[in-house]
Amino acid sequence: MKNRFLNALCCNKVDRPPVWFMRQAGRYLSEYRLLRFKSGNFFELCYSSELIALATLQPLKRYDLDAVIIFSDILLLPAYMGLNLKFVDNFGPIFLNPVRNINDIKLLNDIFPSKDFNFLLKAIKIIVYELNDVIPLLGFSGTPWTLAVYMIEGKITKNFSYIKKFLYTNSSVLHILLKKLEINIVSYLCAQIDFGVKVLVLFDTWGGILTPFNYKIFSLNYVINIINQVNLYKKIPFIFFGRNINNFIIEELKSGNLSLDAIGFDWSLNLDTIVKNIPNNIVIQGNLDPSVLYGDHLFIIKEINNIMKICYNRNGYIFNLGHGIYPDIDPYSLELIINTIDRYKNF
Ligand code: 1CP
Repeated sequence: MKNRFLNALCCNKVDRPPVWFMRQAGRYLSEYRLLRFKSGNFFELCYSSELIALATLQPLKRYDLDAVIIFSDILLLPAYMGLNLKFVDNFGPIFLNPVRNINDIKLLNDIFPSKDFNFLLKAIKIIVYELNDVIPLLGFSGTPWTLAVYMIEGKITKNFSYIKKFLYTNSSVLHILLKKLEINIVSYLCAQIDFGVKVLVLFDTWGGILTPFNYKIFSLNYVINIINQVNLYKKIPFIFFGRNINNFIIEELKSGNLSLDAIGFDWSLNLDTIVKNIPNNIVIQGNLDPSVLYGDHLFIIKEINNIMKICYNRNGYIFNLGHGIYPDIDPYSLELIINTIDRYKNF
């Protein structure tokens, strides 16, 4: 169905919930592994418009998805602000010169998206042309907090000691970094809109390491600022995804302090609890535990039916996992999910 995704994002009635998957382009697909092998390094793949377009569209060739997300990474933005980004095989991304003091922050550049991200914007143009308005392309960024975690830690660590030290001993300097990130994220997202993305996703993967009190001050306030500024430029739906912050977001929504278009939930809350606590005009996305895809077919179908019983007729529901797809799942399980959801068409 054309516009199933955008209609669901407006809380309009749709024939069945739309489906997309976080990390739907990635290592679980053999065709992605081939592309990745040919380009040598993950970030080499991220810098080529043609390869970005290929990787973005790969999952669509296999599955009847309702949206695609641009193939990129949240860490490219800090890289263009001046951090030296490397991808280490079997480990992940690292910054060789992490931010550790005010001087490091002063050295960070502001990005010029049309120059610095020309390769990405060109890819967006190619993909939008290929999609021919049938399904929307999603753009994205990390939140200032989540980007700051990577920029200060350098790599993902156990206790997040560097950023926590910043937080508790030098919070005013941390705010300088977060504000700088906010400004750059706004221009990054507005450029993505200019080139044709229809929806924006904000990933706050490391929001859950903050206390609820600090979450509001060091993450959520910046998220709201970004959404407000981008919406002033052009009104476009945002999907906000945070990990381990579900309860806090629900409390904030209930207190009337927060308004969001669409929220992606991880699996730490039951979907019926989420539905009961979220106003009808806010879109819910989620929240199947990605590990369910390790189960056998009957088990996966049962889990999808459990979700559908709660949400198949909620205007404003988007199916997704509670976090990204793991690289070692059977790609067929995604087809199974989509087929199972498809049975709810006009149910
Ligand atoms: O080939 C490889 O081994 C690279 C694996 C990979 C991929 C496919 C990384 C490294 N990034 C990506 C692409 C990516 N990253 C996309 C587009 C693909 C899609 O979703 O279809 C997106 C939206 C992201 C966003 C991203 N990168 C986030 C936020 C969402 C989330 O998953 O929480 C985060 C935290 C990253 C950092 C990152 N990039 C890559 C890895 C392995 C990580 C996580 C490292 C860690 O902190 O543990």
